[in-house]
Amino acid sequence: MPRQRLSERQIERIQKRQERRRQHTRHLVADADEAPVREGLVVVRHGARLAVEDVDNRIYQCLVRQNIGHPVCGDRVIWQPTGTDQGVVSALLDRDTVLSRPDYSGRDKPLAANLTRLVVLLAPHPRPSKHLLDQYLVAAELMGVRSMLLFNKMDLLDIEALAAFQARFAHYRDLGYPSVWISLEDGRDLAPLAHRFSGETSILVGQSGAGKSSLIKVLLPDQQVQIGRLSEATGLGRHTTSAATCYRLPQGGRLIDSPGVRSFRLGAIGRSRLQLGFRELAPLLGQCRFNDCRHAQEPGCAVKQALMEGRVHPERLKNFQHLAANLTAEPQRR
Ligand SMILES: Nc1nc2c(ncn2[C@@H]2O[C@H](COP(=O)(O)OP(=O)(O)O)[C@@H](O)[C@H]2O)c(=O)[nH]1
Ligand SMILES: [Mg+2]
Ligand SMILES: [Zn+2]
Repeated sequence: MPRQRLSERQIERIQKRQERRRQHTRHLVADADEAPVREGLVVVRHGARLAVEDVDNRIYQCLVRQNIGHPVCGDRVIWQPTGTDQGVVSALLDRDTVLSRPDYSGRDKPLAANLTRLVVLLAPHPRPSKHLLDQYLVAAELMGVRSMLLFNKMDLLDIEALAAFQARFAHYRDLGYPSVWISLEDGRDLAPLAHRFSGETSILVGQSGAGKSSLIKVLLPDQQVQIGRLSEATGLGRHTTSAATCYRLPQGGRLIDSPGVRSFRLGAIGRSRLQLGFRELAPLLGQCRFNDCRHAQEPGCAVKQALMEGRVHPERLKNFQHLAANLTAEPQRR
C-alpha cells in the first residue's frame, strides 16, 4: 500500500473509471436478458473473467453475475451471449466434485470442479514428498474421486534403482491406488496411459518439476492451438495460463493442468475426517477402546493392532500422525 495520500483529482479519476466499468457491466448484463440461455463449461478463470466453452466448442469470454458463487475451471454454468465472443454467466450448476484448498485467510477456495480423477505425478527428481502425496490422496478420498499415481522420469533410474524406487511405493499399489511407471523422455509405456484418461476429467497434481506440463504436451498434440484459442477468448497473452486450465483430449475426456496446486494443503478438516481420508484407517474409525484415541500409546487401539498385523503401513501411519498434529482447529460438527 502506498503511504502517499491520493489527491482529490486522483480520487475523482478513479471513481469515474469505476463508474464507467459498472456501466459497462450493467450494459452487458442488461443485453443478456434478451438472449437465450445456454449451458457451458468453464475452461479457465482469470480474476473475474471466465473462458466458457459452449456446446458448439466455441470459447466465450464471460463476466459473472453477482452472488452466484465462485465458478472455476470444470464448472458447468448457465450463460447468455452478449456479443460475438462474449457473454454473461448467470448460474452455477451443481458440482459433482470440487477440489479446494485454503486461501491465505484459511477459507476453502475451489480450484477445479467436476473432476473424476486425480493424478499425482511423482519422479525420482524432485525428491517425492510422501506427506504431499498423502494429502492429495486424502483430498481425493474425501471428495469421492479416484486417484492414480503416475511415476515419471524412469529413464533416470537403472534397473536396481528402479526396483528400489518401486519398492518404496509398493504399499500404495497394495492399497488399491493404480500406479503407473513411465518416462516422458523416452516415451516408455505411454500408449496405454492415454487410454486411461479417455472419458475422464482428470486433474494433474504434484510437485513442481515432476512433469505435469510435459505430460500435457505429450497427450495433447494440439495444446498450442487450444492455448491460442483460450488467450484469444480471454484477451490475455499466450503464456498467462497460470490458473487451472481444462484441456480437451483428442480421444474424449478432459485434462486439467494445475500450476496453482503445487503448494496444496488440506483445509480445516477434523481428525476423524482426516482418518476417513486414509482408506486403510477409515474402517478403523470408532473401533478403538477410547473415543478420543490418538493411536499412540492407548490400550485397545484398533489402529496399533492393524499396524502390528501389517494391515497398516508404518509410513502411512506416521504421515497420518504428522498431518493430524498439524490440523487446523476441528470444525463444528453439523
Ligand atoms: N529425464 C526426464 N526428464 C523429464 C521427463 N519428463 C519431464 N522431464 C523434465 O523435467 C522438467 C520439469 O518438467 P515439467 O513438465 O515442466 O514439470 P511440472 O512442473 O510438473 O509441470 C523439464 O525440464 C522436463 O523436460 C522424463 O520422463 N525424464
Ligand atoms: Mg508445469
Ligand atoms: Zn486408536
